[in-house]
Amino acid sequence: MLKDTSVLLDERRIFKPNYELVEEAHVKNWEAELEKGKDLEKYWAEKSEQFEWFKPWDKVLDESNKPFYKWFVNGKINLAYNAVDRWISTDKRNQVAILYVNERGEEKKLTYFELYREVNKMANALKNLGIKKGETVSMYLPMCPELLISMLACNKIGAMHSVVYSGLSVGAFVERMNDAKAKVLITADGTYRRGKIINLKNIVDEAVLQCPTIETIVVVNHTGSDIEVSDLSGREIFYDRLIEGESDECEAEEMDAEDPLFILYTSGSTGKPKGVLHTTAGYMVGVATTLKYVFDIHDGDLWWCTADIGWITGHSYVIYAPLLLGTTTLVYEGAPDFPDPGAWWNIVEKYGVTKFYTAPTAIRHLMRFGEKYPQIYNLSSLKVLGSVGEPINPEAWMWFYKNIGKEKTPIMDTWWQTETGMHLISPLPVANLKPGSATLPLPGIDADVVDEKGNSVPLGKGGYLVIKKPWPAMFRTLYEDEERFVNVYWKEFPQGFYRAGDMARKDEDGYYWIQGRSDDVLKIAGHRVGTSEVESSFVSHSAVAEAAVIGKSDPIKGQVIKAFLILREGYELNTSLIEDLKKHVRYELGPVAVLGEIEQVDKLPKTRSGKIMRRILRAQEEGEELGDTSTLEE
Ligand code: 6R9
Repeated sequence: MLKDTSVLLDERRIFKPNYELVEEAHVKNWEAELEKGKDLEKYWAEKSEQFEWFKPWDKVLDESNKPFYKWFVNGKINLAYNAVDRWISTDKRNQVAILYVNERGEEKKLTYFELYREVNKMANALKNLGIKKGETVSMYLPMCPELLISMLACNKIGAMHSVVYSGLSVGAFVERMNDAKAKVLITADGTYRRGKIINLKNIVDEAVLQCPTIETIVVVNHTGSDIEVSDLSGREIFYDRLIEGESDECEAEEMDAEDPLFILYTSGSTGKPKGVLHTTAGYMVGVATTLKYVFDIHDGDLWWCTADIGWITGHSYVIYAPLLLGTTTLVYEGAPDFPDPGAWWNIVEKYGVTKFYTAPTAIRHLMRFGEKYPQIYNLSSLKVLGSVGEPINPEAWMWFYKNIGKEKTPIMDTWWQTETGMHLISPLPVANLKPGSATLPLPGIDADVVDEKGNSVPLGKGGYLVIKKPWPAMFRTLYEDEERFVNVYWKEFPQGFYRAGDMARKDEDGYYWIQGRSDDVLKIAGHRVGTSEVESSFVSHSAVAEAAVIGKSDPIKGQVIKAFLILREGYELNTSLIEDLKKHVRYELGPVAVLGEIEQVDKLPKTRSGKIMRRILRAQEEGEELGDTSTLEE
């Protein structure tokens, strides 16, 4: 990761805004907007006015019990009401809300009115299954309309959802499911990927044997595979059957601004996955405002964020922000390069996508196939591009800018996290851009780069990225683990700053250059993967006594896994064991855990208290200085 940094620091190119865009932009003067954002409470109070509240809030921000901040105190609101119902009485009623497209070229359109009815039917069905306000519904679904409908149905009745990415497999699924303790699971028969149908139901069948809380499993017959009603067990029901006959009217539950909205699991460097908990009103204000300003959303836009809904980018920017703004969101199911590497550009041309948001790993992957594919298509509908998930290297930035944006569409490099809920560091379309820099904290956000003590470091010097003041879409806790919430994020700096877990540097203009994680979290193809989860999946294999994994730089995926294993007596690391280990980890965690190399070792570097020092392994691997080894066992 750090190797990239030297390249970044030499990056001096500046790209001026496209003046045609600036003329119509919501924000025409970046500096003035940043200045306005300094009065944080006033700024966010103003942004809350875009919604219909059942009851207005009394106070913007309550800081009396840090770090348990509260936003829009005593306000009453409902997300689904604002994302869907609100538009039914406007001229958006018959506008497409969700444009579903898959790699087979099939499409399905749901207008706001159709979405309204579908959400209501599902909301009523969930109530009939006994789901009450405050309870959790789990979902393990591909990118299909039923996923968006089910999430909105939960919001409508005040239930939380916990979506598990459908690229995670049995082990990861079981852990997340049992932590959230849901009674209802919504899943599907399968998903389309690179010309094949991946069977999801098999994974679920196996996993739920270990999930005692699940009483009902709702199955979306998505790929039309041949499961019959008679194949379902007593606790399973088809989605279509479930909503059959349900009323398409359902009153929106009046939610307190701080009522829980959803849990989304993300990986840390130690222990089990963290159930990041977001609440209602602040999240709504944060995601809608950032999408509106960062991508300059107007009526008539066609928005496409390529992230899977199973990750925070999908939650915030495939479903919630675009619908809260009343825009059309394109939901794509499939691979970026199927049936050929022009697949995405074909969709941009066919539907006239205006704003396009993706990840550096996808750009690097598509770059490999050259300029030929983007040249086949007319991409002139595009106005703003975006990047998220990991630092974008200047080469990928330039390729994206030249070949997709045709040197007229700015690239919004947005830095944020599952925990932050919304973009925090990002340019606006009026900004001067530098390839590889996320530029400045957004208006209303107070960030900094500091040393161990929390003091600002001089420009040009690296340090820890912190957020100094609360922001509306911040997570409120880790599900049923307040202690971990406080310890992991808020303890490190005595000033009470939020510790992001990233290293960063500000250049002479104050622009931020994010340098990657300061902890042992991996970013594989933009997906967050915890070292400890990978290690425990290795150790659950009968051949492995101990395991340590690190991220190894990879030109396409950013990072892949390099594993160091101590094998049990009688085992030897031969090709068949390597294959078996790969299969095992894939079974436990899913395709997100991309294994680069496996190396057999006799010993692992540990501290005297027995903690694996992955830093040492990393330094050895990259041929760097070992650094401080005073805590090393021997
Ligand atoms: C949204 C998302 C968060 C981590 C974060 C950082 C990395 C995300 C980035 C970026 C550099 C960007 N990250 N966006 N690094 N530039 N524009 O990815 O959330 O999965 O929780 O990961 O991703 O390391 O700490 P999440």
